[in-house]
Amino acid sequence: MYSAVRKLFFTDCQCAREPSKTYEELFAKLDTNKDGKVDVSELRAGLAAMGIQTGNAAAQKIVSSGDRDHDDRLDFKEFTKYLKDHEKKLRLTFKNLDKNKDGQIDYMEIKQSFADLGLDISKEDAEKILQRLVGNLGFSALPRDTLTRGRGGS
Ligand SMILES: [Ca+2]
Ligand SMILES: [Ca+2]
Repeated sequence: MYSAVRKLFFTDCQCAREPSKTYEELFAKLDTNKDGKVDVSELRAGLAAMGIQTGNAAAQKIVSSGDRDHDDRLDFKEFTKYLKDHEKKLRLTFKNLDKNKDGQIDYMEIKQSFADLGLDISKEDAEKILQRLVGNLGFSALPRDTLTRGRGGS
């Protein structure tokens, strides 16, 4: 469940897996009627299954922003392109997550980052995602200097 969220939002080269493989798996998961396209309702259902509740408008926004040929669905190419663009934005978001630079990132900041993307996740989901991030210091989106700031001093 959360590994799926992590794959979706935190795909990172630390897992030596090919990103396109991850995208393929995700796409296959989302495309429940196997027509080779992900529509708004499939996207909503898929995200809900990962613990991320999206409103219709938010899901529509995601589809629309990735949709190139205007059939109101994402084919694999569009989906991949969207995720790639998306990831870049998310990395930036997480780099800037520690807004008050106190060396800590709390779940509210995680929640807010998802909210900025139109995705409403629960406090519990945000905490679990946070635990995963914090539990993995090698995660490149989490700058080490930010993490250790305030601890090394003296
Ligand atoms: Ca479909
Ligand atoms: Ca399309």
